Amino acid sequence: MSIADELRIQTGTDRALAARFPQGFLWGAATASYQIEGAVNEDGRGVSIWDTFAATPGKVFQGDNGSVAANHYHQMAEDVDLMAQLGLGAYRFSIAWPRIQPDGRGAVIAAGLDFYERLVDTLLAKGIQPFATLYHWDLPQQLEDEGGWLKRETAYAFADYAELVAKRLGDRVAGWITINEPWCIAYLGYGIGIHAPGKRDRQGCVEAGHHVMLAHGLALPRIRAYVNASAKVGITLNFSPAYPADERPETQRDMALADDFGNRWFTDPLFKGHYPEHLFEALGVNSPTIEEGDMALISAPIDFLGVNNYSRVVVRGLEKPPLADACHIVAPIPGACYTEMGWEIFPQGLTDILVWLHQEYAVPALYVTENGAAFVDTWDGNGHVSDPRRVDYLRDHIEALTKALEQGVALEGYFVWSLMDNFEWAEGYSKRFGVVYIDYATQQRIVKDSGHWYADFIREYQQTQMEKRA
Ligand code: IFM
Repeated sequence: MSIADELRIQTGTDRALAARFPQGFLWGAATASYQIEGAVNEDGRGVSIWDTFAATPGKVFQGDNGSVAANHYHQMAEDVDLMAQLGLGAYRFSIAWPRIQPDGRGAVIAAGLDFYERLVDTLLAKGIQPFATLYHWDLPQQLEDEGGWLKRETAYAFADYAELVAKRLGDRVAGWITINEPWCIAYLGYGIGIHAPGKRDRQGCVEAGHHVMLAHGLALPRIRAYVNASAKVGITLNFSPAYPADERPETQRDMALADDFGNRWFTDPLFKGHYPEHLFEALGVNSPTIEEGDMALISAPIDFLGVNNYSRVVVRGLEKPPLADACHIVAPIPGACYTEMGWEIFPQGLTDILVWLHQEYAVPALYVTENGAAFVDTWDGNGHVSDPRRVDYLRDHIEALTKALEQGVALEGYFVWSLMDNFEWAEGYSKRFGVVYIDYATQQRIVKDSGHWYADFIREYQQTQMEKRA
């Protein structure tokens, strides 16, 4: 049976749900360079902090690393074919800075830019809109050796890099995302050290967070100078909406901390031009060093905000005020269901975070740039991967989007995380998020039932749109 025939298999589409989305809504899938590309030593690519971190014993599950990953660097054309067969309208990928500038500044590797140009052109030839993320965590190691995100200089180097990519691809890329998830970069990478570069420094964490935001602000005008008029430029943040476990005043107090830390840390500077008033005190640190003009750069208008959401937090107040990142998070929650990451499945959280962003900041346009789930998936060796829990997860979260749309949220698209199974950072290959299964031994791609479901859903959406127009 051909893949096209396979994709026609009905796995439970929901036409009525599809019909609730407006015209022009983008249905996509997302990945990131280090998680899928492999080929880390090819065509002049420099070393990234994730190569180094993964090579450090004990940092990544079973010593896994991204050196081969899903071999996308070599199977790109096949992967774009697969996207076209799924009917994707957009594909969000990231550009590996060390493939473009091995040392993070200076010399540019032509083969690196050529690879992403080929990817963009292959996508466009299939009618798929490219959404490029400029930084999804693979910092050139050389820059880290000079202090990484702890240093302002890294922000300036990023802006130079962003400009040279925009110069080359600005006439073709539909959506530009400067940075993916500053919270993870700052807190997981420099605060608690469970991600590269593995630093544990509370003050460094907020300095890194500020420099990442500065990098975004410095890059914005440099990108805009080269992109075509219809291109959109934004940033992607991760969100964990906070809910109270009870009504005690301590819980209300700790809820505010959890919200400042988990959500407002980067939205307030972006949209209000300042960090949350009590955040740094609540983290037990000083404010990061902010130079004159920084906040104006950071809060310059963006065309859209990318929202990554997987779950929520439920907070139970402590007797004494905790540090913001040590709020008492309730888990397990009685009756709740969890993914393999241990994240609670809570679709309402996605509605709530979108509505909150709309009401609190009047964000001009929103895309869900990541949403999805890791489950244990097994390939039957014969073309079939049954993942009914992921189908349910996707359907329920897509339904959650309609509730946000009904409340006036300017939501323009949804990208499932992830197109394919990949290197899940410190969890290595132990967690599978894809709607396409990767058999790592053979690098065979097998569309999971969730991929078939998503393809059917997109087709239903297109048909309902045609009917509305007729
Ligand atoms: O795999 C990651 C991705 O790189 C960033 N957002 C969360 C995903 C799942 O953990």
